[in-house]
Amino acid sequence: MSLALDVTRLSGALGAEVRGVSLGKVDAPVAEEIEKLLIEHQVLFFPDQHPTREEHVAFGQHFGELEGHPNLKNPFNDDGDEGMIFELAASRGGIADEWHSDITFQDEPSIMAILHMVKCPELGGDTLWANAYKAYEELSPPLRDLCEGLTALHDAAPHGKPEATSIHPVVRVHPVTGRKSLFVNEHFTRRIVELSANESDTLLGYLTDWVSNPRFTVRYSWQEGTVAMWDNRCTQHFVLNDFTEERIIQRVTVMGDQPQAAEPPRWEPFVRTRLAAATSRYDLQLNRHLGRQSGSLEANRKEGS
Ligand SMILES: O=C(O)CCC(=O)C(=O)O
Repeated sequence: MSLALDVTRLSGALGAEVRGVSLGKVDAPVAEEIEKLLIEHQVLFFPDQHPTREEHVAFGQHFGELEGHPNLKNPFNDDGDEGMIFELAASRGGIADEWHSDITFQDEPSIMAILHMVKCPELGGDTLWANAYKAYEELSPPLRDLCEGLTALHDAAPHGKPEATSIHPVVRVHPVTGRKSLFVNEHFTRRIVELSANESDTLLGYLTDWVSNPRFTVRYSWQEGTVAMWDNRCTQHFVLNDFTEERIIQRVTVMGDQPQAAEPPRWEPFVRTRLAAATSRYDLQLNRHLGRQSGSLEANRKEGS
């Protein structure tokens, strides 16, 4: 079955509003159409949906296996949806007011998220999304070239778990479109692996700020019952913390893939070989991650031998 979906673009950079479908009654061919639209627009908004939790989960399952949030407590664990929905309530501190792609501290960050706006303030609490393809494509050629040869360490420090770390390419290639996008974010990315800590701070600061250039963004004003879905591989998002009333969202998350680089890292990790010094603390987290990684590589080698 094919639907005449009514699609309205919302900015020059990304995002479209979609009407003419009830997400609670989507079958596989319609889900396929929606996924194509998502690939094209990177973030979609479906007003007036009000899905039940079961419908929300069932819609998400069209796009892959779902995962609960690895770090944030799920209020619904015990009542039948198997922990697949998590909720952020502003009154409990759930305001994601730093630019991020979701759960990039994992080796396989989610590919997609589907959010139901359950309760929103009358005014304020908009969410912005940024097009990370454009953020990459509009860098100068030398900076694009440098970034393609780099990787970055991400951690779950915002969730109180700085020891949960993963390394990803700074520029990733989208598995469906083949396009390259900038894959570092303000919230979870700590360090460019191949640069010194000071150099990394400067470049990361520049890149994470650049992604949020208004030219690359769309800003959405919510109504209760709207559902948004975004492609986490090529976007970042940010909640505008300018409200005082309650704001509650529920999200399902489609499990991820390992971000692929355009090319292997061009340099070795920057690891100090001189004696430990006061400034060594800047390298501790990276060295710990690399130590764990080489430990598990060694264990795998032994297992395989
Ligand atoms: O509350 C929102 O609008 C976005 C929530 C968010 O940042 C997330 O689910 O990762």
